Amino acid sequence: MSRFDTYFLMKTPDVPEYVKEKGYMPGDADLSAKEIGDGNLNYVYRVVDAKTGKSVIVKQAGVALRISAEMKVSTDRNRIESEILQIQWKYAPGLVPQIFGYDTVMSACVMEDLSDHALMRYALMRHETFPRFADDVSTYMVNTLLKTTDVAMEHKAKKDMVKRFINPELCEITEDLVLTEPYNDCNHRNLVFPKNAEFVRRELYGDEKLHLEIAKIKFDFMNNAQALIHGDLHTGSIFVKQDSTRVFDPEFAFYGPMGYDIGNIVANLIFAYDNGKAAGDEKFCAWTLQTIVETLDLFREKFLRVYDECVTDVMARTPGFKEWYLSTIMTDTAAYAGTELIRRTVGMAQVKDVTTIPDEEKRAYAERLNILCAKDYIMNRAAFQRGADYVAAVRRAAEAAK
Ligand code: SR1
Ligand code: MG
Repeated sequence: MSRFDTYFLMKTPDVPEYVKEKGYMPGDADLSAKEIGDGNLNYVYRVVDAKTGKSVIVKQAGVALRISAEMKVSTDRNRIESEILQIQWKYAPGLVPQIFGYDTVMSACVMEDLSDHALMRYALMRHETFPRFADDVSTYMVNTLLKTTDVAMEHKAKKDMVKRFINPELCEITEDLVLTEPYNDCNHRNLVFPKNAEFVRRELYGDEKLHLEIAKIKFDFMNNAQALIHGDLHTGSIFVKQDSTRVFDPEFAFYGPMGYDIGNIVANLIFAYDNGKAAGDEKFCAWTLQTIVETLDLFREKFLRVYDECVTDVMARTPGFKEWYLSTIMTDTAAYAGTELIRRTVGMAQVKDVTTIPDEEKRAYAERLNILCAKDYIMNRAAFQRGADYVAAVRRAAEAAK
């Protein structure tokens, strides 16, 4: 019998014993653990052996979420995350962390320590730039997304994947926090910056044409089982260094629209732009916009090439289909870039890039920019096909938000 035979939420001192007992480190290792989690949901520990310098990460799911004790979500999310990272390692080797093992009893997984990387959100808040990012993230998205669709997979095998990765509780969080509450505050959990209260009432709560488009987008999110998406691809789910990019934390993954992942990248680069703008760092802002352009245009280019290499469905080979399919993905990308921009600006889960802008006027300006750019993306989504289209909307919003 072991005390790890029954689930309990570990505290830091439990973790070294857990790592030894499960055989990830030798019995004579001199281990110390530190909680390093920064997300809204889970507990993450770094465990280091002082004798050898070897280290691993242990991630455990709690029954209640860190962001709110009232929100309870199945600890099965940790299983989903571990299995998906193993699938993604196959499709995008070197672009996700390596998983060493997963424990269904403790809802904990043990993975590669990437402490030599920085969490991308914090690095961007320091206005650091990453020359490999656009190339790496576009490769990650093309390979993990396109290769899990009906275009590439045998259709019964794909349907098995849809079943295996059904993720109703985490999807419900997105359906509520991203695709409902920002437009009506129906659960009274929105966090509206007081200086923009009237602006939010008019532009979000009072805009019925916008509500109709959001309703369409929400039902697309719930019903378009297109690809195995990450489901929460923001810059807090990415580790970076100058020569490496690793995407982690896919616990919101399920079969959904590819544009959700791509749109999240666009929106989170705009949050970095907001932060740079407030600090007057024009060089950094130019990098964020150029990175949006490169990420989207490289995604397009690689998508069209990889499509030909991996297409198996006979009808999907019909001339003109892949270009049409890509155009629907870019349209969805604009829609979900818009919903991410809005929900992180007025919803319950916000981003530090914007909330830490010290000057209240500058923060209010950034938030208006996000909302105006988002509405452009959502209301005119079919017009956003190339990187330059997306950046032109940021520039328009930057003028209109003044
Ligand atoms: C209740 S969880 C809040 C947010 O944190 C996660 O990272 C997701 O983005 C979710 O919407
Ligand atoms: Mg997360």
